[in-house]
Amino acid sequence: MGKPIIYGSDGSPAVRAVLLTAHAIGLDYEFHEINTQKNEHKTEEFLKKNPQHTIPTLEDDGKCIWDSHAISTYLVSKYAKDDSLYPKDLYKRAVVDQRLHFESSVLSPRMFAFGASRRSTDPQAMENAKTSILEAYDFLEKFIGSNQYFTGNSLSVADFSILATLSTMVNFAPAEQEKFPKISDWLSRMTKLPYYQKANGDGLQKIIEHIRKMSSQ
Ligand SMILES: N[C@@H](CCC(=O)N[C@@H](CS)C(=O)NCC(=O)O)C(=O)O
Repeated sequence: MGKPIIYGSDGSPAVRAVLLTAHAIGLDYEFHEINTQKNEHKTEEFLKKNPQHTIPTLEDDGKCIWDSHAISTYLVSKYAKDDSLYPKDLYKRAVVDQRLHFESSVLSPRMFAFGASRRSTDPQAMENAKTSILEAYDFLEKFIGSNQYFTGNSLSVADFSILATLSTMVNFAPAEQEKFPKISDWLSRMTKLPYYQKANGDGLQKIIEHIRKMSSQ
């Protein structure tokens, strides 16, 4: 059996979420670069793996899975030495799942809506998008509560999913320390993970530079 293959580009927050999981569990994987700017996700070969043409896509033992949340939970269930990142306990697992769905259905769409609002002709669009982002930050602040991480006092795949997106968003819609002390503190602790730079920091830097370049054109 060959190594699992992660298809993607590390500028993508969803790809970085999976890379964080892969590094956290010490997965021996291959990374195949898919450049969406060059439409490499729309080739016949890639569409056979993932007809939805999204990155990340995982190929493991000849089978493909996509969506970062599904990939991360699969990788932990199959390859991690224990279940701490995605607990088998049903209640704990449901909490992790809720945070993953929050990232997928609230946080990430609001980030993309903010990006779209920058190109809108409606003068209110950006303000509205910012307000909905601040509401999402407020939810996150409450999710952490008195814990260290988003699902309790140990890391889970939900932290990785939220980290990849939030570390991108705060560059354009800051989560000020005074208003959001818990997520600010969490973010700064997450950047100290030994695999942070390789799994999230490098790709994040690339995408920030790319977005800044595009918006100055
Ligand atoms: N919810 C999906 C989002 C994946 C996604 O939309 N990825 C973007 C890059 S950030 C993509 O593949 N865009 C190209 C396309 O949809 O054709 C996940 O978590 O994997």
